Amino acid sequence: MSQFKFSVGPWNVHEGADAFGPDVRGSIPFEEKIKKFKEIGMDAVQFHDDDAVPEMNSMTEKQIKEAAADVKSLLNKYGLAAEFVAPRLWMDPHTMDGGFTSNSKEDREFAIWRALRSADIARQLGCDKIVLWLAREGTLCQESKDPVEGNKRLIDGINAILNYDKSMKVLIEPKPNEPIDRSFIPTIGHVIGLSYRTADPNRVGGLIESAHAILAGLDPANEMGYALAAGKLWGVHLNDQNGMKFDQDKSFGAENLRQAFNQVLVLKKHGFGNNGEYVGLDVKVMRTQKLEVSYRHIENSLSVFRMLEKKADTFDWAFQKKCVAERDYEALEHYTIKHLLNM
Ligand code: GLO
Ligand code: MG
Repeated sequence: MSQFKFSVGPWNVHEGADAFGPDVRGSIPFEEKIKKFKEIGMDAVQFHDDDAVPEMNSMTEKQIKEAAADVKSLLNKYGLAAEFVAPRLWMDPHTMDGGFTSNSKEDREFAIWRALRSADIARQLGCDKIVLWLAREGTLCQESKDPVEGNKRLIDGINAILNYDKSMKVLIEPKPNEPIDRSFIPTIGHVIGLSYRTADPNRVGGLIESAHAILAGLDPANEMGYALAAGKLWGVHLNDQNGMKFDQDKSFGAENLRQAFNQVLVLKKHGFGNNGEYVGLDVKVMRTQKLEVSYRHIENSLSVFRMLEKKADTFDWAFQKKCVAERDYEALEHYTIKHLLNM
């Protein structure tokens, strides 16, 4: 029996636009997506604030809460939980130069307003996690922002959430670049360091996305291990990535099966999920895929995860120990490859 529960976000099923071309598929209504997520085997849905409450900028705080309560009823109807709410601090014109670290005071205040509304929405959805993907918290022009000031402003933003709702945890999802050129918080090490400078370090942790670690030139399993060792791995975004280029969000394991295996291994071995954490997917369907089969990447990611879980269960630890004792890592490496290939 798997120890894991799974989640995915509505943005993972999309119309296929990329930086160089427009939509290529029709839109699928929100309710249809969540119905399908349940059928595929998901346990929870990941939300941006405006996935739950579109047009929230023009609504009162009361209206936002009421709209979020309706979404909760919809989730109940399909037997799904909400995993987290992430303020979308990168789409709005107010966040052009960043959210918490924008050079504009008015825009920083907007970012905090949105973050606090995310906490309100999370409460209505029955979840206690706010994810901060710090999309534009950094620079396009390095001389435009002071990095020390940027760090302080990030802490101010996080503290605003922590002080506003004492039941919320803040999970920072680091990424080294894109859409920004240079991020202030590029890795999980930065996240964990920053967490100890906030008002309540016990409520600040991390969410690691495989592709973001690879984009930083790092190994996702080791990044996860680092956060697990600190007791701060509260979410993951599994996917895959072919080298250091734009963020691809490929299906989990589609590029590097051994690297994917090692992520499953570290999560399984160290009890990820025992405190209710979800194995989140953040995968994007290929632009070429037809509408009728535009959930394939989610199904495939789940299928690969489950196959790799079996591989983790049947991994021969006695042989591993023997190889380690003999310092014969060539033998261990070859065994791992054969194991993954069923040979
Ligand atoms: C993009 C991020 C993004 C976040 C999501 C939740 O690179 O991975 O998909 O995970 O917006 O905050
Ligand atoms: Mg992500």
